Amino acid sequence: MSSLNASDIHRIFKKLDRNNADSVSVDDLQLLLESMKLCSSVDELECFAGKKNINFAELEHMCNSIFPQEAGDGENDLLKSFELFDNNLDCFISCDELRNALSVLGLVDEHNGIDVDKMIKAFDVNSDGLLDFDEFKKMMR
Ligand SMILES: [Ca+2]
Ligand SMILES: [Ca+2]
Repeated sequence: MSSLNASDIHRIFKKLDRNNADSVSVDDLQLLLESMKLCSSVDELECFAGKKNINFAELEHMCNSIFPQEAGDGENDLLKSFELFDNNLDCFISCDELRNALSVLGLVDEHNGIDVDKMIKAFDVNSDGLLDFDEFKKMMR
């Protein structure tokens, strides 16, 4: 789960492509990235994508540049993911933050029944109901 694979990206693409046009608009993408605190302006994205709408292959390419796949400094990558999940920057991930991050990625919704509370409990070593970075690392492994 520490990096996105093609099927994750495909799920994200489908989620963004609400009218099944096989392309997503830069505006939609911007909303997604903004909710993940990744990329800011539509202009910036448009510049990056080179146009208003992008197709799946282009999204995949973008995701791969946003979420680098190369191995190496795994700890650093994990820390970046941790910061994405940790919305209020208190260095802990709460149930709500985890649920929010997973649903932004299209990995969880009301239907597929991933129990975020259970997920947290499974890795919450000190039972404070929150995941700190060490606990988060265990979850991502
Ligand atoms: Ca937090
Ligand atoms: Ca904890």
